[in-house]
Amino acid sequence: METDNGGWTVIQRRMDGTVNFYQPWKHYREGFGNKHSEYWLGLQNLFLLTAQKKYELRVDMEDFEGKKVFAKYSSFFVGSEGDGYRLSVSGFINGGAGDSLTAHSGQKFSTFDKDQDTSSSNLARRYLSGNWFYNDYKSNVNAVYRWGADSTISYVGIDWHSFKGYNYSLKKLVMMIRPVP
Ligand SMILES: [Ca+2]
Repeated sequence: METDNGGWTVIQRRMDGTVNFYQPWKHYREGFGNKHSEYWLGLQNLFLLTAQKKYELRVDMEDFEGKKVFAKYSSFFVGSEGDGYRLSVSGFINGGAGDSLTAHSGQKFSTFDKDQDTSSSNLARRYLSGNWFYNDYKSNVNAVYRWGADSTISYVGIDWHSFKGYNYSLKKLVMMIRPVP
């Protein structure tokens, strides 16, 4: 079945924990994983794609109880490496997930070996991911995969705060983009 009339390019996918997403800058820049399973397209590719056309973004997610929701954004682009692969996202449309990404708009991307967040500490290292951190996060889509929903663990795992809070790591999360006509 096609999502939302199709035409989407998957740029990130979490589904079973087979790929370690705690990766250095070079890997986040170039991409890693397997296009058909867990996957990160790469920041340079995101920059090149979104510099050519206007894109929208859709984030699909699923919890361990089988509930499926999404968040959609009518505008999404990523800046150049010289600008730290800065995120620009706007035009939130609610598919039940709530908005946990607009807060990250305007931020540079950070990895444990390239701290570009606005916190005095290194949030990619603290939260074990790569992300467009500010001095905090609302979503941490590239965090450690946890097989199951253990509500006693906070700030560790694939979080989308407006859907499940900071104590719940999602079962599945997919980010995809599509050119806007
Ligand atoms: Ca910092």
